[in-house]
Amino acid sequence: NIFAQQDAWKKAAVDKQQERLKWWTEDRFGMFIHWGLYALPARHEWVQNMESIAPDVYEERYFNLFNPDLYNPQDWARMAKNAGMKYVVLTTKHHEGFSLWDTKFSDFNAAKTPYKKDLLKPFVEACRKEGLKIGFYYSLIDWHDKNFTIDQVHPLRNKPGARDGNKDRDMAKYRTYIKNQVRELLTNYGKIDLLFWDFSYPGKDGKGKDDWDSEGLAKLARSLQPDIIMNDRLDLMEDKWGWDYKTPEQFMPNAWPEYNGVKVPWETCQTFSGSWGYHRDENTWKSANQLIVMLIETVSKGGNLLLNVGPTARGNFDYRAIERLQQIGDWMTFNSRSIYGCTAAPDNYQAPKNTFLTYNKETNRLYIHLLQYPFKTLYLPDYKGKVKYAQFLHDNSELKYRESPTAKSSEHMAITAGANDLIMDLPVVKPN
Ligand code: FUL
Repeated sequence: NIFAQQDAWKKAAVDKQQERLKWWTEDRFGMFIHWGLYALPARHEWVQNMESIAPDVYEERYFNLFNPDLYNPQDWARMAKNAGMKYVVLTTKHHEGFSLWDTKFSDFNAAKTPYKKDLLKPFVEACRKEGLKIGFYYSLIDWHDKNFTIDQVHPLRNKPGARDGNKDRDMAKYRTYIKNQVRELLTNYGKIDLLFWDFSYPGKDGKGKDDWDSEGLAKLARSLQPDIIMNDRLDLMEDKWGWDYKTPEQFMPNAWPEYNGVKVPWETCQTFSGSWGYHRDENTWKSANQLIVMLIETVSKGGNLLLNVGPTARGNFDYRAIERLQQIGDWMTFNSRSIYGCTAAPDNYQAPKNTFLTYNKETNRLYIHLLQYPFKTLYLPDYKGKVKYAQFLHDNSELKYRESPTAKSSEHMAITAGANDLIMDLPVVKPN
């Protein structure tokens, strides 16, 4: 019957999705890179919008000066790898409309700047060399393209830009243009593992077609790269070529996010400071320790962390990012076992105060991340009789434990259902 058939299709789609997502769910940790002309003003990637800079002024000031003489994507790939990241997602084109590659469909691209070269090919090659998976970020918004709707909703909301009210704009042409670009990106650079769309909204062109033809874009991407993983920012429903994962931005969900009552794959994208693009004078940088705890907390809730670097206009990483990446890498050297292949602990495992739990289903190991150390005694409620062995993670040294004679029956120094080993880590950065 037709319902059974539909269920079977749905199940097949979910299985396929899980298969697609396998590497991503295991890897857990990736690098986001926001790079574009906005690195020159160095005060946020939305600078053009925030300061209402007309596209021609923007072009004259920044496009004509773009020349990243220190660009060496091998350094980028190496730094990502050393930090323990397994995939990298680069902004091939952000909202400003500047393409990092030598696109045939717009002259507003890197090869036409004083730098004169395509930036994407060497990036892709460098990532492959380091064994990193490759993700492309692609903006559905393009402030430079004259056909793009600068309407009341987005993106120059309440701030008329030079092209606001442009009578000649033609969204059909715009849709063709972005499809052409996406086709280039997914044809000319070999296997691309992930596509980060950014971002749709329920805008209509008056003829019932959404501004970007999200469905058409998703179909195109899947036809060119059948295994590609895509985020949720096309705003498509699951059954319309849908999305593979949710993207909470700059915040940590309280618990594993759900959709229709089912836990869904998710990734939080986060910045070191308050900006995605390089921001010289921004001073709210998170410490390495905070970032490590963020990574742990993410995995403890079943998610991925995509941590962003905004390279400078010369093409190098900011020293503040380099420092933090190194420190995260130091931590990962000793503790990555509690991140890769891990997820939230089963519901009947309780996290003691000041700890996060991560869990590896395959090895049946529970990791207790201690946010506070040292302590005299760690009480693990309801863990009675369930621990086979306990050790610290950073040096494999044995941890002695015992059932507390004074504790109530629910308080014991032991571990929960079926976990063979209790492994603890110290989320402290190596002392200087
Ligand atoms: C947002 C964008 O508007 C930001 O500039 C940034 O790229 C972030 C990841 O997504 O929607």
